[in-house]
Amino acid sequence: MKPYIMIPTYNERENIANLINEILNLKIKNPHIVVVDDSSPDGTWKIVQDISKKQKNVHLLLRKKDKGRGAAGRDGFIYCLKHGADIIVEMDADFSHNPKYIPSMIKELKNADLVLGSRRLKDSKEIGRSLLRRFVTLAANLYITLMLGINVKDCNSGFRCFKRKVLEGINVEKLQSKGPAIVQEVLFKTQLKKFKIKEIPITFLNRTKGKSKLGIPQLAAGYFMILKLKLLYLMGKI
Ligand SMILES: Nc1nc2c(ncn2[C@@H]2O[C@H](COP(=O)(O)OP(=O)(O)O)[C@@H](O)[C@H]2O)c(=O)[nH]1
Ligand SMILES: [Mg+2]
Repeated sequence: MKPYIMIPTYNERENIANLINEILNLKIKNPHIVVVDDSSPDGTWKIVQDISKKQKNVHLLLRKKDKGRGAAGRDGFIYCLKHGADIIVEMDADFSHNPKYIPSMIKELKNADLVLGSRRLKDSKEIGRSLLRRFVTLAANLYITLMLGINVKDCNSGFRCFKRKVLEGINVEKLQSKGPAIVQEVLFKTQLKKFKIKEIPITFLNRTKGKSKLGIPQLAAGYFMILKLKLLYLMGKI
């Protein structure tokens, strides 16, 4: 087994060292961590660089151009495939996605090709998010489900565990979203390729350190990207 945990970061100085530590303390065989940082002005990349000098299974992918959550995720996936990962976990750096779920997500790959940490199952919980933010997520979820017909309850979850063949099958080099809509693009393409997707309940905790990068411009661009994906699909281009 060669699992890679891929974490995109932008200004996560207060979270990243603790998160890496927690992941390394999990009971996972042969874990690798790759942090994909877009030259964060707060020096997140420097912290990761220092850790990677001592921990050979911690890697920094420092990006200088084409910045954004989407392009970072794409490059992170390419990196994992290139280095021989057979399992790829994608998660946020802000502790919204508790690393304690990673071992059970990996185990669940026995029954699915993609396992997704979901906020919308009976045993799921969401803690610390404002009513407005929850409404925004719910509305986005409804829009995405209607537009793309994704058969998943939580289309916005960026906490996911993939078998290698899924990322190979959806052709990650061709991912188009520059921003956070990459989460839905990957899910849409995974469903189109008929890979088996399984949701497991998680307790999602709003970040307590650092700031969210999802503002109104990113949200609007995300809605537009979903529309673009739908049109590309209708034109037979994906
Ligand atoms: N490399 C990179 N990572 C990003 C970028 N924007 C957000 N992220 C990371 O993507 C993850 C999700 O972003 P976050 O701000 O928590 O969004 P939210 O959970 O929707 O509020 C976090 O780990 C961020 O640090 C970006 O432009 N580049
Ligand atoms: Mg977050």
